[in-house]
Amino acid sequence: MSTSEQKTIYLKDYTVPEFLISKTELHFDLSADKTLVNSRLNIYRNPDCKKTNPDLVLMGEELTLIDLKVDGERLHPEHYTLDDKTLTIHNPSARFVLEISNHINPSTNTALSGLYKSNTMLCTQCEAEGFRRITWFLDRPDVMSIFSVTMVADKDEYPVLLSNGNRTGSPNIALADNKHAARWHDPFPKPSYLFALVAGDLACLKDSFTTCSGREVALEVYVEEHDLDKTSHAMQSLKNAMRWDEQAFGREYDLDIYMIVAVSHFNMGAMENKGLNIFNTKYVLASEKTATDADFENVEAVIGHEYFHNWSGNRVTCRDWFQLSLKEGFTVFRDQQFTAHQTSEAVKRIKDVNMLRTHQFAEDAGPLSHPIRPSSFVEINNFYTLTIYEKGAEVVRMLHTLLGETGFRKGCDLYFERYDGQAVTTEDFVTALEDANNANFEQFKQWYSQAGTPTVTVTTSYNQNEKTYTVSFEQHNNSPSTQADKEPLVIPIRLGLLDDNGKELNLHGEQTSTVLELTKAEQSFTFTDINTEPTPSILRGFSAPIKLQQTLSIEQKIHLFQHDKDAFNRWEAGQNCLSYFIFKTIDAIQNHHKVPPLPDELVGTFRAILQQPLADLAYQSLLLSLPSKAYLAEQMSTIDIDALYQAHRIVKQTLASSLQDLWLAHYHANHHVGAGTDSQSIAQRSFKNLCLDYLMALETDEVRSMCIQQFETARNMTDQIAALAELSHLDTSINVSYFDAFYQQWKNEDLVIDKWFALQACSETTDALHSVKKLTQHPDFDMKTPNRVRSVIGAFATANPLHFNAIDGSGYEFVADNILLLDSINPQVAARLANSLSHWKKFDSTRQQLIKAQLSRIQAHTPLSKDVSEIVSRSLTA
Ligand code: B3K
Ligand code: ZN
Repeated sequence: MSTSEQKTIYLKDYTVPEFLISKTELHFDLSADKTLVNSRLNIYRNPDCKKTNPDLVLMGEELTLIDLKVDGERLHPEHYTLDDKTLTIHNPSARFVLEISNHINPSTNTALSGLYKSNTMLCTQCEAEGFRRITWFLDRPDVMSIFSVTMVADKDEYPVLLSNGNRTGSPNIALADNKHAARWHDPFPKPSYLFALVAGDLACLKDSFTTCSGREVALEVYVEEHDLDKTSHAMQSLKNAMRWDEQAFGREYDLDIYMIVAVSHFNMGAMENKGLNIFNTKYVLASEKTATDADFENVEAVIGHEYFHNWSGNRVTCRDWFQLSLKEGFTVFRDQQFTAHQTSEAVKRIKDVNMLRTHQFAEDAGPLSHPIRPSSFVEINNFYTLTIYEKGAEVVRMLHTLLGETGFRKGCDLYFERYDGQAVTTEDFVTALEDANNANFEQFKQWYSQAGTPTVTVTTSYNQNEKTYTVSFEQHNNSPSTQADKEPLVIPIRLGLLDDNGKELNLHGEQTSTVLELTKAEQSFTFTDINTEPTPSILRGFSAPIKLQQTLSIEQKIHLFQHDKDAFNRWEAGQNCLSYFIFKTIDAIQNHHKVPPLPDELVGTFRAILQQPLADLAYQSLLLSLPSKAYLAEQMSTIDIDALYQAHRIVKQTLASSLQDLWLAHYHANHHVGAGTDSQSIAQRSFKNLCLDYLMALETDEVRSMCIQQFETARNMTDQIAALAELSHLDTSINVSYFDAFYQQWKNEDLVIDKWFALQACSETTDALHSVKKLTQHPDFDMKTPNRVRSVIGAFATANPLHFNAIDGSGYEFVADNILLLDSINPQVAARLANSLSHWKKFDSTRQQLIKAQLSRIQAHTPLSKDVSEIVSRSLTA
């Protein structure tokens, strides 16, 4: 399809559905090549709809129609029209029963949307518009229906038959031809995107949970038999999430059973289908041997996220897909709070902000920028973005900051109570928070419609005579060209002031931290009784998703790095110091000047932090980490990738050599081969592996041997992979034997082999692209498995900027070739990959031309999915 044929959908065109479906009865006769779907829908005209279109238009794709009946009578062909996207029933009555029979083919469904085959099981993915690939339906989130499902399948091939809700009737009824049947009923009305079914030969871990009101809920985690030993962490995570949501948000689970199924073929992380979550194996399976500490944390976070959707998404859902951030932003905020509670608040906040600023800020500064409530789209699957999720969560966080914990909770309670069972808008969410608190968020709502990352410039002045200290702000919205007339936003700025000894000043009474509410383009705040000029600590906890510009001296930054009581800002001050010197080094490299030395005071602060281990060792590791190259790149107007790598390395080597003895001592003190999965062991591992990373920058034989020894003796994946990651950048002739050994050890564990592929795809060695091309020919590489595609091509395009941006254009060409190959298999994953070519404006003109040439080549290709077509054309036109 060419760009001109793309149909754009606009928020402003939203109208309520003309028909509604009160009851949906589905009958599946399942088989991998030919599944028969019979649906019986109770349909009626929506009394709230003013439109007078006499026809009912149902959505359906890739379906083979067998039979169609209205109120029990077969429909004659002149009473309906069928095309490749719709089934139109002409002039039906105001209330009727529609029966549809159709066939689908799960095994040819490589798009992994609708009903598809993953290894030997059958499963579904319906969000956003996959249900229409199962049968014809009003496949839009504001049509909510009560679903009953009957599944019939071969007993041996598919002994486990699951769908949403509670089981009804006797479990798996035996039928003729070695078949059996299962029935499910979901009492909660839901949109079709939350429908799910799974059929397969699966092993199950069972447990139960008693809710706060004393109801017993069966918990079941389904996996392929050989993975059963990796499910206990997922189960524990689910129980933690259920308890936390009761305590933090007063949300109790509602069905008798909660199921999670892990599948190997999945387009994203997981899916919150009512009562039957379907997960990418990556976010369920975890054992110490095969999963890193980060994997363990991610499993808990994603299990929490999908569980929290039961209220923020399922009980209260979205009116239309423009409201996606209503459920996603809010649920990400909820999962962030959960992880902070389970782990370390400071560490969680730093990791989230790091991700937001590195990747979401980049998205918001490029051609794919959009507000958290977009006003138009071509393919909704392209809008499951960092902006909708992560910036969406930041917007909810600001509301939380402005209302405080109690006010926010009151607002959420009202939201859930008022809209339970409904499909609503982001506006409704904000209104509930306003009504519960007597607040006015009229101006705040701009955050939902404005794209771009605002910049806030700060200046300060101290009046010695008056003993006053004034902090002045100016906000600018750097949003993309399409949106003129920017109004000032409401920006909560958390602030504290430090005296010369690093002590916090009292600002209002006993408070040492305060939230200033910026509402104007320019605004000043004056503090009184300030006896000496303080050092300001601004935007504590990263209280708003903005770029802060302030001119602190290096001494002030170091002062904050040493003393700030706000854990986020203390870390931020250190990062600012380091970024400042890395940028100075880049400048020196570009202008062939002498590289500036790191000031003794900064090295001294590092030394002091290293000498005094903090209680939170995981936080300490972050304090001592360098800003990532990707984060630094986001801040450069034109990315000079080679200078960036060089400068980063120089600063790392300086810190490594100046503090060599300490890194080494801490490495040994914290390296315990047999350590467990308790939080202290996890923190020690992150600290120890940071030490190893600095030490490896010294490029000595001793350190290399130490790293090899860690690799060879590791008894957990965190240590093994950390060592292999270090070795991956050494010459291929050196590292090949370690990669071979790793492969032999783990060749039967798909998720570990994904790591093996990804590390090679991210290697800095000169022949990296050649190796990556070879990896795509490896017998274990498979274009139909998204995890594999992401671990090779995705990792190369997003995490190997050095080789992806090679000046001969070979990296871009390789990725474009694979986008085209993948497009005919799985458009959603192909479109994700195409995002990597959208940042061309950040590069020099040679690279700009090279990237644009690849984008144009993709755009000109026929056929091309609307998924990829939309990304490529938006990238080129901006
Ligand atoms: N809601 C799903 C994402 C669906 C993506 C569809 N392309 C997972 C989540 O955010 O919880
Ligand atoms: Zn979600």
